[in-house]
Amino acid sequence: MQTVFSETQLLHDPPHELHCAQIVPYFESPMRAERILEAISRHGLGPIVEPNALDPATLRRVHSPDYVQFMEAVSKYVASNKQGDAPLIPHTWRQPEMVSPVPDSVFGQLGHYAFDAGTPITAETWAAAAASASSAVTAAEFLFEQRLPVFALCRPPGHHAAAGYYGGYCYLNNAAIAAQHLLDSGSGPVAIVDVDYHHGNGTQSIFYRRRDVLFASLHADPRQAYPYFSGHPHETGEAEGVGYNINVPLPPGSDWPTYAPLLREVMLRIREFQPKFLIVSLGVDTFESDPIADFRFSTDDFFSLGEELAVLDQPTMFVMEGGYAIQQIGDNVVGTLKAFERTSAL
Ligand code: OKP
Ligand code: ZN
Repeated sequence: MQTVFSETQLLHDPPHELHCAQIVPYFESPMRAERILEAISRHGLGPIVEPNALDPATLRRVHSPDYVQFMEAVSKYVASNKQGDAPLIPHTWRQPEMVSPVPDSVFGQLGHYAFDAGTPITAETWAAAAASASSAVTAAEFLFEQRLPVFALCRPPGHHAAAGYYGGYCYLNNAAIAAQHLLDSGSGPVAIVDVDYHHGNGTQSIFYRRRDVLFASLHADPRQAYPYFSGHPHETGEAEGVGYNINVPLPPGSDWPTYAPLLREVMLRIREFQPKFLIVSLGVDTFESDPIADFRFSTDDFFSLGEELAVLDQPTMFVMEGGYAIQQIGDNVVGTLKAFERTSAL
């Protein structure tokens, strides 16, 4: 299987984050991608190619112009060193009844565009996020032309980012941008299945009122787990999109035997939708020793995951999302991809 990745994606490297009332080293570190690259060559997954240059119009098919403009401008603002070189983190948010316009203050703007305090912006964030999205777009182009499985080694990840806001280590929604690019190329319906431990609230939001993209997510129950305010089963879509959003929350400590039958059910619903292409938002933070999650997948369970994702026999691309157990992230990701490749008829 071919991988798409750019070294520019490594530039985003915030030193720390706020985690359960403590300042800790940033979990979503560039080392994640380095470990995955190492496993790709160790297991001989296939070639690693650079993404093509990104047309900014492709981003704006998913993200609002003011949001894209903010993200680029605020990265430049950090680079200009006006507040020192510390990454920017918001500290003040609106409640829905607070309706004043977007302020001029950079901290006011951060509060407007962010939904959490765990997603710092550095001088290199914009460049890395745009490169990550380019990898997804280039993978989508390869998928559309070759109809062969492909892996977008995206990082920073994307599934928490919506059209006009960021959070959860995510700035641009790589999977959504890939899906939109497929549609704009004339693909016909696209399905996205999100197997990250966390609910893909951004992807849900982007396609919530649409039926050209089916979004299905299995994740930790938002009553206990991040992102808390999205991911319940009754969130099934709106307007034209009713019935085209599927949420399957799982209890704390879920293991593969609990997960597998629910994933099978989701895959059958995706099959009924008859997508022309499948996008997998691949998070491996379901792993038993993930430092920020509590599911119990073993490394072998990721082979089973890869096999299960292959049941549709549809052209499929994988977009990297979460997974923070640095030691095993490579084997878990490449294990999933190799098992998919072995099983898929394509
Ligand atoms: C991103 B992805 C504690 C707060 C929670 C956000 C988790 C984002 C996960 N630091 N942090 O879905 O793996
Ligand atoms: Zn996650």
